[in-house]
Amino acid sequence: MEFEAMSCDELSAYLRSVPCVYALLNEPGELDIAEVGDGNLNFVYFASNAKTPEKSVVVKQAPPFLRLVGKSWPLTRHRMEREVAALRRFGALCPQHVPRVYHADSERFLMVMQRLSSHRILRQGLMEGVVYPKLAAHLSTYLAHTLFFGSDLYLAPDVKKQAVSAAINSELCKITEDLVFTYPFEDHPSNAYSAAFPRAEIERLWASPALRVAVGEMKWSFMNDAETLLHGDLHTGSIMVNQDETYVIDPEFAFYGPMGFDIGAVLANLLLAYFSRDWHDRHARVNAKAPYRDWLLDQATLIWSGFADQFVALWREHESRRKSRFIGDDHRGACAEAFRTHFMQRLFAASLGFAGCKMIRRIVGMAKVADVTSIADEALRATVEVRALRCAERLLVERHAIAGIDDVIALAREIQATHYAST
Ligand code: SR1
Ligand code: MG
Repeated sequence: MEFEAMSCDELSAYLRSVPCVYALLNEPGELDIAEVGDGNLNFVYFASNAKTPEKSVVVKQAPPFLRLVGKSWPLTRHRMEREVAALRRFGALCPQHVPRVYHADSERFLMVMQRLSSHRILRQGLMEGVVYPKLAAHLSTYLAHTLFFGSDLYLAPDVKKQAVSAAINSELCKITEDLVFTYPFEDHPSNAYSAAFPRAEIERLWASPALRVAVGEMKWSFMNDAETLLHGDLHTGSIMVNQDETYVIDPEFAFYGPMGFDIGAVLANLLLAYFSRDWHDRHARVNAKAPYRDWLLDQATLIWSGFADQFVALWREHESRRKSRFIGDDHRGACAEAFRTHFMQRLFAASLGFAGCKMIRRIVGMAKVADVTSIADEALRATVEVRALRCAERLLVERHAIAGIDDVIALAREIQATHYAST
């Protein structure tokens, strides 16, 4: 049967028929329903009690196609089950940073969840130049806890393997394999270029064996390294913030993959925000005290270092409680510490490689980011895009040689200060 989105009346009647939702909404006589989704995949509604509008929930429903494209791109509706399971798992690990799921319906492929009415999408706040003082602490905590507790560093091996199999999300992973790791690196019809974008810049990347090999390695890792339960799409549009709180939403791409993929997504989006400042600084509503671009780079530093410190602390604490080491006991623990150091260096390099892929896909591929697309000055937008591509290329190709996050920041500043002849 052809899919029809629920009408407001149908949704209203449905929500009133679910006892826990009916109670949460203060036993509404009438509900105000508004479709508010601007994401690429699903329909999203706000449903509020018409008499007490502060009693409100979010309803998210998966249509049997990709919303961005329409019925010509069919998708299984079971993706909603992956998202619900991931929200529940991440919510158990980090309740302060994950919206609550109140109700999930596996026949209608919808869920009812916490409405974050005093929060906004981080990408919008960053474009306006808003400082979020707790953002880095919150995101580093979220990353450390979700990535550590989903991994073999914490879970028993049999539990982990069961979890990997239960979270297989092949259809959405295929979107990432194509749109992040494949199409931007070939002359694919789904790629889209801005008006003044110098095509030679992308042709240069396509012709670079070092870049192509690096991207191949990242794609291989994405497809094979089932390290932990990932969010899978952790860009700044998947984060909601206010001055006090940070929530991570929309884990429909969740699966067991390489840890660096989530970390890289955050770093990539901060770098895209950074390179876009030449435009947004002119239009920002907020007057930041220090240049806002410095604050953005500080967030990258604080998120990586805060994540690394907490992740290693969780690992050590778990080992000392369990009295067992991942690599076997050497009595003094020196080998365990050496392994940890090696592990974190490898994770850092992987995060940079994934960040590079994610920056390139947003410039070259079909799904772009508003930080860049909202730049109305075509020449300036092209300059921003070239800088982002140059930075991404260096992150990918030099990822094993970049010693630490300070070097990433220095690289971003160097590229921002460079005039590229082709633009
Ligand atoms: C075709 S879906 C495009 C993108 O939207 C999601 O947010 C993911 O990033 C996906 O790659
Ligand atoms: Mg999303």
